[in-house]
Amino acid sequence: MTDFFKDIPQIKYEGLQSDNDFSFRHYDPDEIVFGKTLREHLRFSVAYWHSFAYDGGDPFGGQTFDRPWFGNEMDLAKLKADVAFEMFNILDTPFFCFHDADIRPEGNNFSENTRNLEEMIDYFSEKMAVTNTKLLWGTANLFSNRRYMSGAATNPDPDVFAFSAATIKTCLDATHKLGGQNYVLWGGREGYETLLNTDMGREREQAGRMLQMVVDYKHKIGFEGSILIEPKPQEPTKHQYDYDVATVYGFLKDFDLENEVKVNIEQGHAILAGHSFEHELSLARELGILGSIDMNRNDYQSGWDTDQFPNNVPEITLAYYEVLKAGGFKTGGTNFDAKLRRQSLDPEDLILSHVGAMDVCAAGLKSAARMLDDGKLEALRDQRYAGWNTKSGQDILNGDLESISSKVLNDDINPEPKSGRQERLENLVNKYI
Ligand code: XUL
Ligand code: CO
Repeated sequence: MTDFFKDIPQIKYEGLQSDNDFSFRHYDPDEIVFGKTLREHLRFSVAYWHSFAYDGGDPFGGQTFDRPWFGNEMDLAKLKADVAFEMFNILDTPFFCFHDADIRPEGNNFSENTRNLEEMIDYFSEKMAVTNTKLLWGTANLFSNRRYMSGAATNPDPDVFAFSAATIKTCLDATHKLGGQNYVLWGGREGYETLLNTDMGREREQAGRMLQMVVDYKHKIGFEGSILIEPKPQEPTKHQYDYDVATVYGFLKDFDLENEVKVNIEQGHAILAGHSFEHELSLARELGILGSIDMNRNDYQSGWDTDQFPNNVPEITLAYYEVLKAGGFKTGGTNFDAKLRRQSLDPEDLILSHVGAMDVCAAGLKSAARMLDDGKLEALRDQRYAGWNTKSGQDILNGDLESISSKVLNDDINPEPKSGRQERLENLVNKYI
C-alpha cells in the first residue's frame, strides 16, 4: 500500500439522505434496472492519463500537481500503477483505460518503448489477477511526441507511418494480453494545420490503409474486442479528419470497414463539432456503430476541449437514453475522459471528482430508464410519423415522382401542418429527472 490516499475510505452507496461526501447517493452498483445491475449497465472506467499523468499544466502555466510518481523512471511508473489500482479499489470502478505513454517511461527509440511497455503490462497483469479491475480499452499515444507533429498515419513521411503502425501493433498486443474489451484510435494529429502544405486526398487514403491493417491484425491475433474510432473535429490540429460520427461513418463505408469499426463518442468532442452529445449517440445508434462513450463535459463558453467531470443530469439522461435504446453497452462502457481543474491539488479531489461523476451518471441512467419504460416519449414520437404506417404513406415511399404526382392530384393532397409539441416533450422529459 502507498500512503497517497491515506485517510480516504472505500466509497459505498449510502443513498440520498446521506450527508457523507465520501459516499454514493445515486450509484448503488447492485441496483437492478431492466434486468441488469447498475455496475453492468454503466461499466465505469478511469482514464489513466487524466488521473495519473496530467500535471495540472495549461497553455499559460506549467505543473501545479505534486505527485510522488512524476518522472520518467520505471520505479515511478510502478508507483503510479500502485496508486492507480488503489484508486480503482476505493471507487470500485470495474475498468480503466490507458495510452502506452501514460503507463511507461518514454524510451529513446521504438525498442526501448516496447520493452518499457511490456514490463508495465506484466506489472498490470499481476495486479489485475488479484483485483476486480479490467481493461475497457487500450490505445497508442500517437500525438504527444514531436515525431507525430505532422500526423501519425497521415504523416507525409512514410517512416512516421511505419513507426505508428509498429506502435499500434505493440499497443494492440498489450490490450489483447490484458483482456481489453476494445481498442481505441483517436487521431489527434490526423488532420491539418494549413491546406497549403496538405494533400488531403492522400492523407485520407493513408488513414484508411492504416485502419485496414489494424482490423486485419486484430483478426490475426484473435482479439475479440471492438476497434473504435473516437471522432473529434479539431484540437490539437485545426481540422481533424475524424470530425464527427457522420464523417467517420462515411470514411468507414469508403474503406469497407463499417461492419468492423465502431465509434467511441465523447461529450466534449460532440460539443466542439457543434452537436449535442445525444445527437452523436443517436446517429451512431441508428447507423449501428455505437461502441463506447468518453464521458465528460465541455465548458460551453470557452470553445476548448476542457474535459471536465460531468455534472449535468438532464444532459446525461438524454445520453443514456440513446445507450439504452441501443440495447446498452456490449464491449463499451463509460470512460471518464475528465481531468481535475488545475487548482484541485489534493488526493481527495481525484476521488470526489469520480464519486460525483459516477453519481450523476447513475442518476441519469435511472432517469433514462424510467423514461424508456414509461414509453410516453416514444409513443408521442411515433404518433408524429404515424402517417408513414398507412397504406397511403407506404404508396408514397414506394412510388416515383410520376405516380406520386398523380396521387397528389387524384387524392387532392393538401397537407395541414401539425404541432411539433417541443415544449410538451421538454416538460415530459423533466418529469423523469
Ligand atoms: C482527446 C481524447 C483522448 C482520447 C484517447 O481529446 O479524448 O484522450 O480519448 O486518445
Ligand atoms: Co476521449
